[in-house]
Formats: sequence, C-alpha cells, structure tokens
Amino acid sequence: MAARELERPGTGRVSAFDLTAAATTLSIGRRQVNTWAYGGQVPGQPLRVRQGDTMAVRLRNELPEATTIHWHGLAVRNDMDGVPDITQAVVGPGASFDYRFVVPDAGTYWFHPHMGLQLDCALYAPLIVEEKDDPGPYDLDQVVVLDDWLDGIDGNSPEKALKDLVSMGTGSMDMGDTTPMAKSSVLGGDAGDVTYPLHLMNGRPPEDPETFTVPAGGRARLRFINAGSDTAYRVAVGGHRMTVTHADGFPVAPVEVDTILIGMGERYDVTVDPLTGAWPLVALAEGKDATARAIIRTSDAVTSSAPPAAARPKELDGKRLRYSDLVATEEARLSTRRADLHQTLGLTGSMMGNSWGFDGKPFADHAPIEIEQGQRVRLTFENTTSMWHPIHLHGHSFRLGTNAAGARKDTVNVLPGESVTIDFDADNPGQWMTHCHNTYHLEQGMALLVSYVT
Ligand SMILES: [Cu+2]
Repeated sequence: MAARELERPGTGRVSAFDLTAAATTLSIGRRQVNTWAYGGQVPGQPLRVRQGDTMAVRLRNELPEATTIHWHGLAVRNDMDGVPDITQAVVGPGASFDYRFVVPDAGTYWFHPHMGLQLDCALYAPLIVEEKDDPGPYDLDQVVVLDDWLDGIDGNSPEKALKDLVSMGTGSMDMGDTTPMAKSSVLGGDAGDVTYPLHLMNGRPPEDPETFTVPAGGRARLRFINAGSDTAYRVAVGGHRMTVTHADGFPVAPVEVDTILIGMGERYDVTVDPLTGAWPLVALAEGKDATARAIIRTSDAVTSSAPPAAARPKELDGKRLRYSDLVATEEARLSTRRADLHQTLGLTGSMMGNSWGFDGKPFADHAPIEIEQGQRVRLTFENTTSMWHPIHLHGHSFRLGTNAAGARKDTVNVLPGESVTIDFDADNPGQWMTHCHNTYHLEQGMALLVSYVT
C-alpha cells in the first residue's frame, strides 16, 4: 500500500489539522445536549484541501472510549482507512493517532468514527477536496449536512436506541398501538426504525435555521451530505429546480431535478440560481413526517421576507433524481473491460431479532471476498429483506450498474426486492469493508470484507 501511495499524483503540499474528539455540551436551538463531538461543535469544522495534497491529521481522543476516523468515500491508503482491528489498532482514550495520506480525488466527502454507534453522536464533519482546476464560477460554495439527532435529548442515546431496536425485534417491548417504523413507498416500505426527536441541517434544528446568502443574480453550489444513521432525506429548494453536478464526489452530466433522495453516506453537489427573495431549503426525513431546514436568501431580498417555518415546498413531490439519470462525465468513467470476478451478495436479516448481515451471516461469520490487484470486480447486491440499505464500499469508487456511462459512487441505496450491480477496479490493495451505512445495521453485523490476496 506504500507503493500504491507513491503512485498517487501528489502536489507535495501538506495540509495539517488537529482534531480532538471529546465529550461536550452543545446548544442545539434552545436545547443543551451532552454528546460527543469533534472540536466541540456539530458538524465538526469542515476540512478543505486541494486534490493531491497530503492530509496530516492528528486525532486526539479525549472520549472515554476508543475511536478511529474513517474518511468516507476517499480512496486512501488502506492503513489510514480507520477500520478498527482491520486497518489499524483502535485509538484508546487519552491516545493520539496521526493520519497521513495523499488525497486522490476532488469532491464532497466527510469523515466519522468507524466504532460502534459513535456516528450517531456529533462525531462527523465534511471533508471538501477542491478541484485542481476550479470548475466554478460559484458565488457561494455551501456544505449542507443532514443528520437525525437523538443523543442527549429526553434520556436518549444511541445505546438506548439500539437496546430498544433489539427489544422491539424480540417483542419484549410493549409497543402499544404505535409502531416507530417509518413508511415510504419511495424506499419500498420500511424507511427507518429509529425515532428521532430532531432533524438537523448543519447542526441547526428547524426552528433555528441557518441562512445562506447568495449575491443577487448569483449561483450557489450546495454540497449535500447525509450524515444520518437511520434516515434518508428528500431535499428540495422552494420555487427552484436544482442542477445535479456530482454524485458521491464524482462529476456527472448536469441533470435538472426538483428533488433528490439521499441515503445515509451519500453526497450530491447541485447548483441553484436563486431568484430574488428568501427560499426554503428543506430536507424531509423520508417516511418520518419531519424536516430539517435552512433559508436561501439573495442579497437583494427584502429583509423581512422569510419562508414559513413549516414550509414543505411542492418540489419535494416533483421530479425526483433517479440513479438512471446519473451519467458519468468522460473523465469519471471506468475503462471498458470485462469483469474478472462476479460475486452476488444477499442482503439479509430483519427487524425480528434485529439481526442483519450478508448471505444470512453477520460480519464475524462471513468469509472475505477475495480479489486480486488489477482485477475488474463486479458485485451484485440482492436485497432479500423488507427494508432498504445504503451499501458503502471502502477504498474505491465503483461504477453504478454495468453501463459504461454509469455514475461513479461509493454508496448506493438498495431497495427491498431489488438487485444492484456495481463494478470497480482493484487498484488499492488492502482489506476493505463493504457495509450497510445504517449505523444500527452495521453494528448488528451487516458488513463484510473485500480482501486483496497476493
Ligand atoms: Cu441496512
């Protein structure tokens, strides 16, 4: 992997950051919540680097338990990937770890721990890799992070949420007449099993929205990141269409839509040219009848104008982005070649017992998928469960589908009863996780290893 690192085209420039993970008290609207965060804020301070830079991040762990950082979507060297006991030893309480790697690709990424349920606290932050040649112009480059929040509210915590899921699954919890299961036809049924009191956009609850100001007549680039644990978000801007320009960091042929459904771990970049005024940017928690929001305001808007807090723009029900709408730009395409290896993986499990896995097995029992450097690898995910799963592959960005122009992505939503095929080039040696990005499904075993054998 050191040899592979030397092949990455680097600028030689080093971008150094210090990052402290610690218990903290955050203000979320009027609420004070005790949680765990990077640098005492939610989301953590976005890190911005240039493509080809070397990132040098010193993680200081002031949490009461071990942690790691996973650089979601970045094809980094394997020993920097942050998977405990597989790519690195855990970083214990009071310890530090120096992450250092060349950043291979431009785009919208993010980072979070790869430990237990830590992601369902405030431990997440954007990582923006700027293109070598700025593709602008944009008058505003705005990160928009979506998150489902329960930690520290009314005695909630990720651990309690998992306990509730498990007891729900065994029927030992008295559910009364209410079922917490969220329903969405767009997601093929069960949209999520965890009940969240709040949905946040850039760490702000709906009653305290952030305002993004765009110069009059200007263009905004919005970089959506779903950092949630059990919630897909349907995003829209009232009165406007969005032009999708990137999926999971990689460029696509621009496509205009009213709304985008974003699974956990997915990112989309869009541009919006706002008309004079103040417009709601709304993220509907799919199937959960709740929203996160912000306001997009042009600099020439009448200051008193503001969209109503409960606004649900009609665009949420308009033309929705489909994966089939995504066409990779020429430079983002995989070369044309035959797959050397094709493996089908069943997504399995159910809410009963809250056990999830691949091919009926949890992570610990599933043999690694063995691949060799230089192979074109094809994986087919067959969802046999009654729930959707956002499947994420570490260390590579795959092509969605078997069509040469399929978008490059690293996370794909697989709906109940559906099969999704991905192709990727085995060009980054190591041991790589592929897993469901529902934090609770991952914790319950819906993960396996893709393992380079020499
Ligand atoms: Cu899942």
